Amino acid sequence: MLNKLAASELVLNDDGSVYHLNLLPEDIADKIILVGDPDRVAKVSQYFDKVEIKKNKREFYTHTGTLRGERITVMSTGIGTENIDIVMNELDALVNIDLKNKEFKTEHKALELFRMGTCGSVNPDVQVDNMLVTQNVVGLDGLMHFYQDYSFENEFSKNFMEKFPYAKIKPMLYFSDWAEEMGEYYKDAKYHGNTATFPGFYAPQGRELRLKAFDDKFLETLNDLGVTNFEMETSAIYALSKLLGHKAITVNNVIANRRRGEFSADHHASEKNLIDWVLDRIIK
Ligand code: R1P
Ligand code: URA
Repeated sequence: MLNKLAASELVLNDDGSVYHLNLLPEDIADKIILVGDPDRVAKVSQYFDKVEIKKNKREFYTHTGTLRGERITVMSTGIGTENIDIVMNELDALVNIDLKNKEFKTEHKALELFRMGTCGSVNPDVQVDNMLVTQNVVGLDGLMHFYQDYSFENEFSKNFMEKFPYAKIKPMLYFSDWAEEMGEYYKDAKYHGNTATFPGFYAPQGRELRLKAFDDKFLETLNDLGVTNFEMETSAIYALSKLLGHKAITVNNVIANRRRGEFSADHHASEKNLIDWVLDRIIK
């Protein structure tokens, strides 16, 4: 790769901000909360002492300010790993590429990324309205196949790979537990588990409205393979963080227990609880 990036590779807006996130390097803190839902951004930043920056483009809303004196950013990613591809690469560009000269910086900066999301559980004993920290993640989306050096293995991933019975679900990738250091923030979470990230909410997560999913034993099989919960972003956040040298941790509020057919009785209260819980732990 050339050291100087072409205009077509690192695309910038007229004001020099990165193309999709619409942000300049000074617009973000080193600690960044990533949420899926754009409406969740203001629900988080309302607790900041002060919000200095509010910017948005498409589904990417960003608020940066201070909380208990520390600078912090909250940003929405929208849904899915294809959005995470954009978020991770553009966040990394903001800190590790000189946007004016379009050259890589010689000193690397590591961001701390905290996904604060919602998920469904496939383990019948995992109760709704509780926090679940992702220890390992398996990606059943296709994103990381397009990157070199994407493969990280550990015991969980090897076991999953060996025993996963669905040859027709390709591509599928597995990532090791990267979350050890960042897990320190969330030691007292009710659950620590293995998350599966899917490229859809309905059949990919075994849901059937008018269309049938490919296997009605899918949830049981995932549980037997050691998967605790699923959602739609964490595989890409963990994998791209690892490749780009950032630190990431996901905590999801369990809003659905799929094996028991239960959904949170008040997911708004549950979301507020999630926000309080995370902010208390990541900024002391
Ligand atoms: C699906 O409803 C969305 O909710 C979950 C999934 O990962 C997906 O993005 O996370 P968020 O609540 O963070 O959006
Ligand atoms: N988010 C998901 O992706 N799945 C669920 O079941 C709940 C939240």
